Amino acid sequence: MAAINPQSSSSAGGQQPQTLYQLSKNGCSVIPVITYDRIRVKPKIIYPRDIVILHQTGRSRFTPSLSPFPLKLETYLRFAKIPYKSVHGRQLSPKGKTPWIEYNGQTLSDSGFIIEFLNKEFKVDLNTHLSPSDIAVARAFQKMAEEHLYWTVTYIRWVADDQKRMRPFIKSGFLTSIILKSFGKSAKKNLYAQGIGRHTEEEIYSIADKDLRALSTFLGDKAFMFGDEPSEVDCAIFGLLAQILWNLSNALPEIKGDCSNLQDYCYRMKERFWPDWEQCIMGDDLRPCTHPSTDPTVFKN
Ligand SMILES: N[C@@H](CCC(=O)N[C@@H](CS)C(=O)NCC(=O)O)C(=O)O
Repeated sequence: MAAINPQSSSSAGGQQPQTLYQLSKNGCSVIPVITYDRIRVKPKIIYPRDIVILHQTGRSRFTPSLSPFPLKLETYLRFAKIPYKSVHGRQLSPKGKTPWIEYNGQTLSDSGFIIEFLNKEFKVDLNTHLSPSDIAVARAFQKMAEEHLYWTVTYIRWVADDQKRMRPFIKSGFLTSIILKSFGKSAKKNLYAQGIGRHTEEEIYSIADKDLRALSTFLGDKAFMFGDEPSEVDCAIFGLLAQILWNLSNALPEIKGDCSNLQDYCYRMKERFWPDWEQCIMGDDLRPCTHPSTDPTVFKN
């Protein structure tokens, strides 16, 4: 996207980012490749100034990210036309989540706080066509998606059906089942703590169905959540719906059936903000991506 100015700057200060080891620490024991990652001496990476360094996990088979939040944030960066560079890796934010950013020496975590920060820093307002009441409704829908529907997706992905819905998205290999088991164990624990994990499978699917129907009803025949033009909330809604449409092995078929306006919406968002989508996904044979934003060597000294 944006031109890269290879001037030097410091990398992040403050709290230390975590590795994916932390992500699975509540699951089974340490995975060797990740242990190696923790002890190896990494070359210092010099990031250019005035460009957002978007840290996220790797690209995925059918979407640029297998996680809703990095997809939300990257869609926002494109929408807001903020210069950024994606760095794909196992490092998590100091809060132990993906995505996170570095910007002119500052480290920021959480897609919501990051967007607030960038709106101020770059004087961006993607909601100029929304009334205060629209903004309140947008927040309610966003939180329903991110704090409620999201957890049903987490359940379907990592816990239900012995994770069979995840298998097509992960290269099978020596460590695959260990990693899946570990993620499953940690997801179960989080789902129980959040509350959704205490429901039966049938109840969890019915929650997902009701949330999808609410989104579908509100969207109606509008192009975007609040009319003919997209607004900030569309980044978050798209980030999650894209997972349901492309990365859930048809577990919630209503997105293509009764709620097919949500499917059309995903294609519309993809067309609008991801003209290079095909180069940002791995494709059927899980080949490496061809997009320059996936080149990890760009900033190495
Ligand atoms: N509120 C955070 C949520 C981020 C989030 O939950 N990311 C998930 C991936 S979808 C994650 O990193 N999970 C790791 C974990 O919970 O240990 C945001 O908006 O960035």
